[in-house]
Amino acid sequence: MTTSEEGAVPDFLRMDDAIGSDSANAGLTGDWYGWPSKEVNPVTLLDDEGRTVRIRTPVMDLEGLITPTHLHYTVQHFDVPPIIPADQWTLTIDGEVKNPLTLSFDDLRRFPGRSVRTVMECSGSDATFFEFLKGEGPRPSRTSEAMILSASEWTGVPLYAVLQEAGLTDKSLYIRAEGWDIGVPATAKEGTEAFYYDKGLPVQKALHPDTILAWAQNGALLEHLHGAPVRLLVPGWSGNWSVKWLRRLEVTEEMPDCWYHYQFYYYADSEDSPDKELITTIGVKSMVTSPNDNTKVINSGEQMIRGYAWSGAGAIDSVEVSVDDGETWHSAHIEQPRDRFMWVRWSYKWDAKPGDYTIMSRATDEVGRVQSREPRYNNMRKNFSAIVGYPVTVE
Ligand SMILES: Nc1nc2c(c(=O)[nH]1)N[C@H]1C(S)=C(S)[C@@H](COP(=O)(O)O)O[C@H]1N2
Ligand SMILES: [Mo]
Repeated sequence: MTTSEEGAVPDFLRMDDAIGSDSANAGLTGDWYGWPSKEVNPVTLLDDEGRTVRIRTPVMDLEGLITPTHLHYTVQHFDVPPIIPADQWTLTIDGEVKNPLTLSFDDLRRFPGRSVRTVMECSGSDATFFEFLKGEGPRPSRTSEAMILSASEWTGVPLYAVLQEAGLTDKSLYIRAEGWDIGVPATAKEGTEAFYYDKGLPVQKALHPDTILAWAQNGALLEHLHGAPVRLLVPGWSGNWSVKWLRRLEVTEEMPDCWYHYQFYYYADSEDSPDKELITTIGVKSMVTSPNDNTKVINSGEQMIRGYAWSGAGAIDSVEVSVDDGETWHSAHIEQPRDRFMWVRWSYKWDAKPGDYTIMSRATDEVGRVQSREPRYNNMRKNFSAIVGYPVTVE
C-alpha cells in the first residue's frame, strides 16, 4: 500500500480537516499523523540568491527540551561565508601560547569528546518588550514574533583540551575567537574596515569544561548556518560569544578590541557612556508558553499553565506562577531532568474560575538571582529577561 494513493488512507487519519489553516499547527503536512513530514515551520529570511539565512524559532509550538535543528534560530551579522569542507578546514591557535598549532578537523576529533545541552539566546531576544514595559510600544506577541531563543545538544571537544595542547602561560588571559565571515557592521562609523567576526573570551570561561569547540548539533554534524565545520560554544553566555565558522584562536594578554564588544553587546545608557559593561552571562528568565497569545480565552476548570525557565549563572531552583498580575505567587512543578545550562520545563495546575487574569511566571536560580518585573534598560536594548504577563479570559 502506498500512502500517496487516494483512498488508501482512512478518513479519520487524514490531516486536512483536522488542522485549521490559521492554527498554530498550520505547517503540518502529510497524510498521516506521525508521518515524518509532520512539521512546525519556522519563520525564515532568504538572501538575494533565495537561500535561507535567518531562522526564527516557534518556541510556543514546541515540546520537550531540544529545539529540532531545522527550527533552531540562526543569527549572523555579515553575509554567510562560503562553505569550507571539513577536510579543507584548519584551525590556527597562536599568540600567547608555548606551541602554536594548526589543527585539521581530524586532529580536533582525536581529542576526548564532550556533549553539552544548553539553551542559546541571542542578546536581541524579546527586545521589543523594553518599549512595551516603558509604555512606549505595542504589546509584542511571542507567538507572531518567533524567537531568537533555542536549545540544543552540542558535541565537540572542550576548548581547554586544545588550549592545553598549545600550552598556556601566565600571560594567556583572553582567547580571541575569529570566524570565517567578514564584513563591516551596518552601524559602524565611516571608515571602519571589514573584519572577521570575533570575540575575546576571558580565559576563566574558556577553561570551563562545558565551553567546547563543537562540530555536531543534536546528533548530526553541524549545518552550515550554525557554523560548520566547527564553532565555539559558550554555554550560559549570550549567543554572540559562540563564534561560528571558527578559523583562528588567538591567545592574548590584553582584552582584544573586538568591534562587537563595546559597540554592540554592552550595557550602558548611551553609546558614548564612559562605563560600558560587556554583556556576558544571560539573565535568569522564565516564560509562559501555554496559554499564550494564541489563547485569549480558556475554559474554566483545571488548566495546566506551562513554560520554560533558564539562567546563564546556575541551575534553576524554583519557578513561581501568578494569575493575578503578580499579587500572589504559587510554586510550579519543575520537570526532570535539570541540566545545568539547559532550560527546564515547569507546570502549574490552576483551578480556573471565570474572570479576567494576567498570567506570569518568575524564576529563581541557584545563585539566588530572581527574575525581576523591571527590565535592565540599556541603550542597545540587549538581554531582556524581565517578567511578562499574558492576559487571558476564563469562561
Ligand atoms: N562567525 C560568527 N559567529 C556568530 C555570529 C556571527 O555573526 N558570526 N553571530 C552570533 C550571534 S549574535 C548569535 S545569537 C549566535 C547564533 O548562533 P546560531 O545561528 O547557531 O543560533 O551566533 C553567534 N556567532
Ligand atoms: Mo545574537
